[in-house]
Amino acid sequence: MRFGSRDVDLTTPKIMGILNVTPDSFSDGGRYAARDAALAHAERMVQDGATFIDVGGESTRPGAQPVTLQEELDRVMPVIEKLAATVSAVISIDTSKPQVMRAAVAAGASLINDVYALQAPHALATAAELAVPVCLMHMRGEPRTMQHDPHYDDVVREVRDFLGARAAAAIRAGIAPAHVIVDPGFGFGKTVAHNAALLRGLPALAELGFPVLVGLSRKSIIGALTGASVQERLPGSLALAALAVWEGAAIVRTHDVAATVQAVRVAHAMR
Ligand code: 9MG
Repeated sequence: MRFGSRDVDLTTPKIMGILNVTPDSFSDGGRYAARDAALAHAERMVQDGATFIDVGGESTRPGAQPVTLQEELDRVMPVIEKLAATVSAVISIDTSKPQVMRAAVAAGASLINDVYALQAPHALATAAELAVPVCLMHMRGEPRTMQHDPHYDDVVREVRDFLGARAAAAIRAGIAPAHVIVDPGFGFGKTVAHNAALLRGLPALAELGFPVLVGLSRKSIIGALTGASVQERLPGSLALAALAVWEGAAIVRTHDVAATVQAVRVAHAMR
């Protein structure tokens, strides 16, 4: 798949490093220190083997509150501008706001990662006009409430139908089929059983004909199964990354790049 001037071969799984630019991420020394810490972290993730750096200024954790457009731009833009000049990785913008998509792509981002699958007003048309690849993710509800007793009759079929419908809407809006990536949205309005069914169901999602991205790193499914705190979830994250690659995931989104590169490489080779 082509991301700006870079061709990425998604027939072998690739790693997306997470760069959250939210106040709780790099906040101890003020805005400039936070930006420098974020940039140093991104450079480290690229050295460790990340093909993508996913920059996000609005938390999507369960219970998270939305941020204003200006606050999101103030958080992500200085980082994207600097990253575009310094790192070789593909810069991804994690946003659902068309204005942020536009500013980020103008500054050098070449992937839009939207957990709302381009459902915000004008998001489809903006992404089509920007002509970069998009990742369309499934979420039931919204971050503030999504873990309040989610229910599905058949989670794999419902997520596959949603992603198929959003991909079709994207293509109708003018996004190239070769620019579509889909993501089941692990943890976004799903119980442990739903997440497990989706992990086993990744081959059914891949049948849509688009590369599948997964984000399982440090998610609450690991805490629910093991009691591990967020900081203790690397082993569980690696197990899930390996299983996802075994089931056909093309891109793995992670906080822990070096360890995930190794787990994914081994899982892919064994597969
Ligand atoms: C922003 N974000 C948080 N979790 C995510 C996931 O699982 N997938 C994608 N595409 N984005 C995510």
